[in-house]
Amino acid sequence: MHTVSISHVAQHVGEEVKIKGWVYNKRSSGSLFFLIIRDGTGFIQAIVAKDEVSDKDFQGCDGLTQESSLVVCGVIKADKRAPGGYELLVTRIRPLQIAEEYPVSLKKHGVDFLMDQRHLWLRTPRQAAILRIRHEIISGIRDFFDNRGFILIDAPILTPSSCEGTTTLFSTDYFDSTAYLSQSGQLYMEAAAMALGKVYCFGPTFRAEKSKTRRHLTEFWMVEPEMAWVDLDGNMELQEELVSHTVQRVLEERKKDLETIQRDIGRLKDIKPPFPRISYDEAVECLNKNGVQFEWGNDFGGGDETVLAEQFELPVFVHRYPSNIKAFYMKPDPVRPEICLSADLLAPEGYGEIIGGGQRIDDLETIMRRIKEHSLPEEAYTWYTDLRRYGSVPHSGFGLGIERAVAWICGLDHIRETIPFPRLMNRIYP
Ligand code: NSS
Repeated sequence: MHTVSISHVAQHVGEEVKIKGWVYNKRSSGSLFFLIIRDGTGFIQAIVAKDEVSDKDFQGCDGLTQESSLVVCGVIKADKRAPGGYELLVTRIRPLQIAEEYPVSLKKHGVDFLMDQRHLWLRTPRQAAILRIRHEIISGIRDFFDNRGFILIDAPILTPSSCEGTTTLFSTDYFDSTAYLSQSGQLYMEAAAMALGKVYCFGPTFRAEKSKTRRHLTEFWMVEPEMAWVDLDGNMELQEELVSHTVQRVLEERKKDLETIQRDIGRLKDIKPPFPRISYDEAVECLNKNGVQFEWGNDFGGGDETVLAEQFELPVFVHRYPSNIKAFYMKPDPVRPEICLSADLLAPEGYGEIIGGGQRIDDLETIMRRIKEHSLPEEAYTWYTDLRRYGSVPHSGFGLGIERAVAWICGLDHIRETIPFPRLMNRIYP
């Protein structure tokens, strides 16, 4: 007898098959047991009728608890009234392990409790659907770059220097010296872009964020393309194509999961290039026009980003920020050096910044000056400044935060549900 996954039962109507899974829910009425079984790919109702199975099998159903593991054999029947459209008429049932009383019962629980039970919480339909969508987002992003000739380059995790400011560095002993967990693979991608043209890294990044917000993790995943011979405009073009491609891919491939989490997909359907672009100057003006007192030179907070994004249906680029509030490597605007050729992409619906990027400084003198101004240790950056000594070219890149993208595409209130095992300022368990 074939073992089939629940997601494939439609192809086996009328056949006797085997399903290996867990009990999600159970009810009984006299001579019948109704089991909702899940196997990771979906849910199906299994009907155990007293007359159709052995006495031992029927009695065994009495002891089945939530999340008990089992193997069931039965005939697949199409039934429009059944959740999912199919049922299993059970012929044999073999419990593997009777689960202890399950902490994550089907009633509502508080979020702290669920976070402590994250290893079990993952089994619920909503969390499993989010993880499948996360998978689709990641595979969509990788296909996007692979199909455009980008080479995947893995950046190191243990690094001698900072990329995004020294205040959020995690440090660790490295034999007789100190190493930092990578905040971004960017600096290494710049080296790789000079070797291979168009490259990207995709990996975990770490920031000791001391703020408890719904947008910040201390460990998050980032995809970071870097391109030689590309300027700020070319960089933004690639971003709008990437984001549109990824959203459309999820809408095509994960309709059912989006339904499970009750995502209103109305606005996602329209995510197509080109995206609006406004300068930082225009953004400041826009905030002040909308009743937010905002001074030129400050960085936007979450609330400011929401107000800006609300003015548009699509994600919006904010470009040319003041150099002072951006990282040391941002290329100054040749016409107005107090601003730089950076661009952030703000997602709609209050999700804030999902991408940060820009054109990089490509001349030796400027990069040396910026390293000094930021009080960074010059020795640790010798290799990086070498890139401006040997055949420097204009180049650009960006970083897309995977969890921010998942939060937006899934419409989640908090970033903690976007990653299997979130790491937050006050949480490193489980
Ligand atoms: O700091 S960024 O804006 N930019 C960089 O790290 C560049 N070095 C990327 C590059 O050009 N290669 O972070 C990029 C994105 C940001 O837009 C968020 O989507 C995400 O990374 N991000 C985070 N996600 C979750 N939690 C935290 N703490 C976080 N910080 C940034």
